[in-house]
Amino acid sequence: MTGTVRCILALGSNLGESRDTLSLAVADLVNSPRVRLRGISPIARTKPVGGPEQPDYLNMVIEIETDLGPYELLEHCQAVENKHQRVRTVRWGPRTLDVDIITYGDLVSDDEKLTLPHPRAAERAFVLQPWAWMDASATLSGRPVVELAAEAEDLSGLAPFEGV
Ligand code: PH2
Ligand code: MG
Ligand code: MG
Repeated sequence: MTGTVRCILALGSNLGESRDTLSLAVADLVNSPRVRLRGISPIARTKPVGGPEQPDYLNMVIEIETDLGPYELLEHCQAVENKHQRVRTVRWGPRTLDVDIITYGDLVSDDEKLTLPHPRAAERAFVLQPWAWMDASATLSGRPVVELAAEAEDLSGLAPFEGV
């Protein structure tokens, strides 16, 4: 691969066999000659943020290196969501799999189809804490992810996932 970019992807699941879905989704995401896995976080169990009454989530992040463009990467992530029977009904509702692009290199974009960095990532412990566990020196928009995680309102609803 030439001209590669490092990206953070966040994965979440709160329907079906979430633990298995996350493992399979990571494998699917990196099962491309154009994507390399560079980091993988522990899994967190998290209280749902927003949306209707719904089960707790399992959340994690991965770091990849890719030569896919941002929209190609978005399509790749959506194809993996679709493979895992993601059905889009209620906004912020329960889902078998959500894969969000949190950062794409240093790209800043306010395109409504793909806002980068992810517009709500800086205040969501369910993204920031797994990321901080994976990479204690990570920054987001110039601020340490460790600090952002400590300030996030949903941090109290998060715990390391110890298995079922
Ligand atoms: N995703 C959402 C909305 N709320 N809450 C938790 N705990 N984890 C998520 O992944 C999540 C959420 C929208 O994508
Ligand atoms: Mg999401
Ligand atoms: Mg999403």
